[in-house]
Formats: sequence, structure tokens, C-alpha cells
Amino acid sequence: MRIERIELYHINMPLVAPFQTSRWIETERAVPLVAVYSEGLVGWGECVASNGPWYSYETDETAWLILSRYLIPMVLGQDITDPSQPSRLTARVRGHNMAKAGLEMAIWDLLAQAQGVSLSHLLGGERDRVDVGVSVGIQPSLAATLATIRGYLDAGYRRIKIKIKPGWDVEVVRAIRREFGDIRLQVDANSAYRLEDAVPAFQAMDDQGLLLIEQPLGEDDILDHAKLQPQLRTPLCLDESIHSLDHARWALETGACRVINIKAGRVGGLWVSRNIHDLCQAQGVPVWCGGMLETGIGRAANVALASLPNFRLPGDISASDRYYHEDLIDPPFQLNPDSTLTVPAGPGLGVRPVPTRLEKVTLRRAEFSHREP
Ligand code: OSB
Ligand code: MG
Repeated sequence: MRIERIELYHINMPLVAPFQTSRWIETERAVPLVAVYSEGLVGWGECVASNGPWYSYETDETAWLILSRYLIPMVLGQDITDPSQPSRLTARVRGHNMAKAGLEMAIWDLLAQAQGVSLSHLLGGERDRVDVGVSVGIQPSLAATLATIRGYLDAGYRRIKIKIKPGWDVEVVRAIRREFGDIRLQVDANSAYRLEDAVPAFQAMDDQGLLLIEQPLGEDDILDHAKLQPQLRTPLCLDESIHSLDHARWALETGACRVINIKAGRVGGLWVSRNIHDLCQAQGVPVWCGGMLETGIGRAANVALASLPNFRLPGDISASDRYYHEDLIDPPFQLNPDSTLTVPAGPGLGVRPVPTRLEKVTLRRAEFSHREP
């Protein structure tokens, strides 16, 4: 399929509640959406960069720039026939994985639609529902944390992840265990610890039956995680540290983690995500699908990705109403009673933005066309 035209939409959507991690707070999601046109079809992609360089160095504005100036010109006019092509065409750009992944998602949506199959099918997915949980930000108090968790458990979520930081960790976990007993529970530090603080902090949590401890140390670290993991029974899970298939291999070879969180945006797209999935599967290492507070567009891609067989832990892929009063898609994603989301079965992503809703949240739009040489 020849890529004829691409549109970028810079959107901004308020979150239902502020989302606080160990290092930053998000109150709204400003992201570029990508629409790719070919042969009368349109494919959609969401770039998951945050509004500031807190989770990674990318932001909505760096992604907009890199997409407009470098990535889009690399794919415009190209004849795309296989799903590895977008990552190969943009490989010359260093980093900026979220910008690459947003564009790649739109092209994969297009390819799947052209073949008349779902994105899940194109990826090799095997499930029609995926297990999901909810990621609970740092709350103003312990009472607020317990109340928030109770609300999500009542809504049907059967896996809870809490954000932690030094001083907001083992006591919170113990309090959650006292209140809710044996629920499926995990923690995410977003890189807030140093090795010397992490050893005592996580040894103190090691008897709490956590599913995993996500990204305790540096966002660019593998070595110190490899020193920490052998001192704990609880599996470490890397998020921020894994930017590519090589990073995944290095983490597994050094024993830096026993689980990997896959976010297509962080690793540069669905093609790389599937390769990481396959590597982990071959080594018996479970993966799960992380989230970046996506709209329904990015959420549909996450759900499709999580339908692959080695996604063996619940994803951070909650229902639309956990994030937004009104999602871009209609119907929104809803939680099934068994704490799953249903994988869209329609062609491609199986969802698309409602035009009037997209218009309401669009800050600016840009259009790129292929000119015949
Ligand atoms: O570290 O997993 C993370 C959200 C934004 C940036 C980083 C992270 C998160 C989440 C929320 O934990 C996951 C979600 O529900 O989308
Ligand atoms: Mg994380």
C-alpha cells in the first residue's frame, strides 16, 4: 500500500483524576494522533509521549517535531507491504521511540484493514479477552489510597498496582494487605530508588506476596537491577530500562529482571514489541502490557498486543472511564465481570475516533502529502 497522505492531530484530553507517580503528576494527556491514508482506507495511531519529559525524554511536542520533520517524510510515498517495514524505514532516527510507534501503529491499522483482519490477528494474538488491572497513583493519604483501591475492586478489577516512592512503600503495602487480604498486588517505583536504599526497602516487602516490583532503579540502568534481583524473592520487572530488543536480551542475560513490561511506545512499536515477546517466550519469561493513560485508540492497540500468548500477567489496560469522562471512541472500552477487556474483532484496530469528539479536543492539525517526483 502506498502511503498517500498523513495527518497529525495534537489533542489534549483532561484525565478524570490527577495521576501521580514517584516523580511527576499528570492531569491531562496531550498527545499527537496520526492518521495515515492509502487506497481509500485510513489507519489511526496514538503517540504515547507524556506532556513533559518525566517518564522519558519524549514529550508531545518533541514527538510532533520528529514526526513532522523526519519520520513522516521517511514513509510518505513508500509502498508498504509487510509490517516490519515501518520500523526499518525509520531506523535511521535515533531514539524517539514513541514518535516512531505512533506512526507505526497507524500503518499497522491500515495493513490489517487492507487484509480484512484484526490487529490482534495480524500480530499473532490468540485470545479474544485479555486480563487487566488498574494502576493506582500516589494518593494524598493512606485512607484515600484504601478508598481508591476499594472503588476499583468494587468495579471488578482483580489486579491492583500501586505507585510507590521512598517513604511511601512498605507501610502502604502492609496496610493494603491488612485491608484487602490476598488480592493480586504489585508496585511500581518509576525509578525512584538507588541500589543502596532499594535493598532494605524491597527486602522489607519480600514477604508480602507481590506479583512483581516494577522499575525500582534508574531508567537507563540494567547493571544495578542485576545486583538487586538476586537479593529478592519477588520478581523484578523492568519498564523504563527496556528500549529495544537488545535491552530485553541484556536484562535477561544479566538476570536484571524476571518479568518484562512491554509498552509499544517505549520500544518503538508493535514489531519490536512482538520480537521482545517472542524472546521472552522462548526463555520462559512472562511479559505483560503496560499503559500510558492512552485514549481508546492506543488502548485498542494495547489490547491487541496483550492477546499474544506470552502476555501472562494482567495489563495496565483499564476501561475508558478510569481515564476519561468521554473517550475518543464509541463505544468506550468497558470492563467485563471477569476483569478482562474484549479484544476488538473488527478490521485493524477495530476502533476509530468519533469526528466530533476529535474536533473538540484538537489543538492543532497538520497535513503531509506525497508529491510525485
Ligand atoms: O510507569 O507504568 C508506568 C502511566 C504513565 C506513565 C508511566 C506509567 C503509567 C502507569 C499507568 O502506570 C498505566 C495506565 O493505566 O495506563
Ligand atoms: Mg511503570
